[in-house]
Amino acid sequence: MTSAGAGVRRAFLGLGSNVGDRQRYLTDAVESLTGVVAVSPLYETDPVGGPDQDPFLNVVVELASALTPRQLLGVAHRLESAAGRVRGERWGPRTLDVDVLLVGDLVVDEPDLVVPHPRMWQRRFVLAPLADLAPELVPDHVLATAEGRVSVIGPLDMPRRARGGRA
Ligand code: GSY
Repeated sequence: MTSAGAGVRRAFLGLGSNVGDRQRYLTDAVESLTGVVAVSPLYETDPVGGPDQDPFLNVVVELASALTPRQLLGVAHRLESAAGRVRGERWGPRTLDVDVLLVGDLVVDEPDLVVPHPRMWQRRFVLAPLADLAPELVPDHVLATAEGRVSVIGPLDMPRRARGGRA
């Protein structure tokens, strides 16, 4: 696939984990994605919302994708299932969370899917890695006023396949 293909959009997914081998869950998920253009640095982040819980690791992934937002939501759910995620308490601890953040300039407002992601502009764990990949999408003042502490760990380790991935 090339990013110039018909119907191909610039899409961004946010991935987070705060249970078990957090980095492995993120790495496996990114490796199984199609059309990866770039992966942000890995961040360790304070939990935002929900109960008292352990810190998260977060990344944002940029895709060149012809999938619709709903198809990307299906991909997100499949990745979460593959990580053995059990849907428990809302905003509680999870092996893997995959959010559809942006899909080109498409806007979706349905009961189970809102794109752009409705809470992304308040969350530093989303905005900091998104700004690493696409600074033009994240105004400085929005990043500065977002919630939650984040710190960069370094690159996400992806030993089995070169970053950039298959299309
Ligand atoms: O919406 C993603 C799951 N999530 C996270 C997360 O990924 N990172 C941090 N730092 N806090 C979070 N709260 C929720 S819910």
